[in-house]
Amino acid sequence: MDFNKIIEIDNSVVIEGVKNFELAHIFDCGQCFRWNRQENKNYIGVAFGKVIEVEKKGDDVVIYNTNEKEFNEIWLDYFDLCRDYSSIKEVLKEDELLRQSIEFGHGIRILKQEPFELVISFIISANNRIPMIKRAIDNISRRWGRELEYKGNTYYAFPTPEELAKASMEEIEACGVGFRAKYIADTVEKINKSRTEEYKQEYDLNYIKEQSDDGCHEALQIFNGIGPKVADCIMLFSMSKHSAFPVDVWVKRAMQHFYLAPDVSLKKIRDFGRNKFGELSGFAQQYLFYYARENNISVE
Ligand code: 8HG
Repeated sequence: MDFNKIIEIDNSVVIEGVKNFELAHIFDCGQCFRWNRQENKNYIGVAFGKVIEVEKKGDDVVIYNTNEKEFNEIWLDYFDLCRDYSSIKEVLKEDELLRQSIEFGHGIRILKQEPFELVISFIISANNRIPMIKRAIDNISRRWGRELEYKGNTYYAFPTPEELAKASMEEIEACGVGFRAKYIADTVEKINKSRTEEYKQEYDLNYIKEQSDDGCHEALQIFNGIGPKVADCIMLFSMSKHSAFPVDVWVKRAMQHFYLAPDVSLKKIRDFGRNKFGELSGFAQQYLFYYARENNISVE
């Protein structure tokens, strides 16, 4: 467990004695798209239909606009606070080559986000850049998500499958998702069908989440727009499948930089990473992604 105790004060929760928790590392390491840094360095974000603000104060973390009950039901899990990241880092640091990336992103935690939101978000992420992905997700939430108020500003929850079913493909495209609109429309339709007897298992994200890591990786690829990389991101960031090893251009460069010959396939890099890091592959991947992207590493 990576904290000592929590105290509820005036619509906020103070988490005392927090370890392995840096706001920038968590929110800017590529795993989430709905968090924004404020001028005072706090982050405001929307998750699970709520808007919260997070502040780091020495060894404490304060979550504003919440209470103890909500913390126990949502945020404890969302921030993965019951996991001991020191022991994960200790094991991974036995690999000298990974040490530098871990030291750089020492406060990363893998968030447990909502599967439906992540399915749509990572379909949008394919061949896309993070600022564009964020903008498209924000447009979709503004258009079909529920309104939330915080400190006089309006925020928007990510729409539910039912809410998003009201959107036509053209309307989704107008949110800035490009050619991925048809994949999103098709995936929303399939996920809504998972409530029928016929498609109960095939398209049900909760069912898919219950499968083994490899089963889950395979099952997610039934949806159009989800290939191996996107499936790895969804299962790692919303289904607690930590043997996932998403290989995008940054992880590819990092793996080439630290470990491999330059001309290997994405599949080979994935297999190599998973063999090397096993059950901790997803964590290793996140330190590498953050290090490579923030330092703009390139491979000759
Ligand atoms: O956290 C991420 N890990 C990996 N491996 N890839 C990611 C993450 N986040 C993210 O957006 N991507 C992908 O990288 C999606 C997109 O192809 C590209 C954006 O830089």
